[in-house]
Amino acid sequence: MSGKLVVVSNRIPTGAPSSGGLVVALHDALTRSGGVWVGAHPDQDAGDPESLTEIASGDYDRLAFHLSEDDYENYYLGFANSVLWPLCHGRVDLVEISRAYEAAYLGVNARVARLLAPRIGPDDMVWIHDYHFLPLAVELRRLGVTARIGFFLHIPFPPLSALSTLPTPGDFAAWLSAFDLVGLQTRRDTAACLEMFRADPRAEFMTDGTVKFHDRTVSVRSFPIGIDADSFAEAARAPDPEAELGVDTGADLVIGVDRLDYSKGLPNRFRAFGAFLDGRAGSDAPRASLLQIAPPTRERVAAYRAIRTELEEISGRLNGAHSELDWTPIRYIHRGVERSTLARLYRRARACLVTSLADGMNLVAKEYVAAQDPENPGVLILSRFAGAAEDMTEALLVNPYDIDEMAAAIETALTMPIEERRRRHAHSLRVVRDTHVTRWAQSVLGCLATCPPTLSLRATP
Ligand code: GDG
Repeated sequence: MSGKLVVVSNRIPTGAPSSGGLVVALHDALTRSGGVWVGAHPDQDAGDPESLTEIASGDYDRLAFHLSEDDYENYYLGFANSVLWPLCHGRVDLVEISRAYEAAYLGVNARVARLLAPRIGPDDMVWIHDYHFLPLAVELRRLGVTARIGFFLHIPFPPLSALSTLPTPGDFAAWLSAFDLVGLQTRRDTAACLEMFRADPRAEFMTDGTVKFHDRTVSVRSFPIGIDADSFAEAARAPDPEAELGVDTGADLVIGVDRLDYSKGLPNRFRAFGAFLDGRAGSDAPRASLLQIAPPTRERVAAYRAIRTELEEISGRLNGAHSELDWTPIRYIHRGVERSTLARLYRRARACLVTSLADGMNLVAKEYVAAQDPENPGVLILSRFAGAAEDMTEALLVNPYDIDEMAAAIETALTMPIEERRRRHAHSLRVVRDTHVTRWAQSVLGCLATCPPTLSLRATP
């Protein structure tokens, strides 16, 4: 690559990235090529919205744009997280259509483009992350940016029918057509994106598989994201956390780790654990405990407050019904824990529950597999609606709407013979190794560097 790399993402790391993951992969890519990482300033109303603030510099610069309280409300909590997030996660019922949200979303993207455009040279590569910035390439092209621009959507691509809930349903296709490359998590997402273009009379399919839209061409491909399995395994092998965490050593540990988000299927997971406990009542099977770590997120959005209340009610009811003096079956921790603690807890757990109703990939599934002892591994119970299920076909795949099936899967996991556990784990571990996050970043950037050039440099209407 002759120019520099420009990365845009909602969050921008303020300190040195300390653990393997997306942040480290992007940090490494930027360190190799030099460049700039642009994201929202962590403090709202902290500076001039018409300029970028340098957060840190070293091998590359980190620059932050500023969001006013109004931007945060209408762009971030509003259009991004009360329109696009539910839309992409199959919760059209939660979509809040609002002209103020839409105006703020378009306004923030236009402003970020104005701040960014003068810093982008024709030989640079721009990599934009996620649903906060769908219209950013349109805005950059309008300002004359001719550099290659790639996009990666971390969350599911919405079905065509859901797109009709947007104020202007055709926007999605027009926004995406201004990128040279649209990267998605799964083959299913790629199919959904191509279906959208197929249904749009402005789009034409080329023989090389690219989509021509007005005077531009865009490539659409899947790049399943992953983790740094070795770094996770190393953290997991550190001394056992039982003592410091007080994990009940007398019970089989089942773990769940999710931001407290309605897309993660937590109420049904708790209900399934309750049904599993009901199924074991009166038997002399060993006790099992569910440890659910669920750090809060987006609490100013009503749907997130509602899910919190619902979970507290379900876990309270189940614990009331099943607890003994020396055993609490569901431990629900509504805060984050250290990554090193998390890794060791994964290794200690006999099973992990990932029961998303919709999920771009789900990295917890991959972290759990990486953290296991290959000689005595635990069992991953995985929703077939998580992107991870497309390749991790030897996990115990479940329908997160079917409580009885999930309850049976917990029983199967905790009683699975060791040979079967090893066989399933070995397959899942191969998938995790094949999708290493550094290689993922390299393959997106490699593809962006070589994908067919745009047909014309005229702005997209
Ligand atoms: C989006 C997409 C896609 C969670 N609690 C704690 C903690 N975590 C870490 C996990 C994992 C990460 O957060 C969550 O990643 P997921 O992939 O599971 O889910 P989202 O946050 O929704 O991520 C998703 C992802 O983007 C990447 O493209 O896979 O589909 O929705 O790494 O470990 N980490 C620590 N303490 C916690 O309490 N340290």
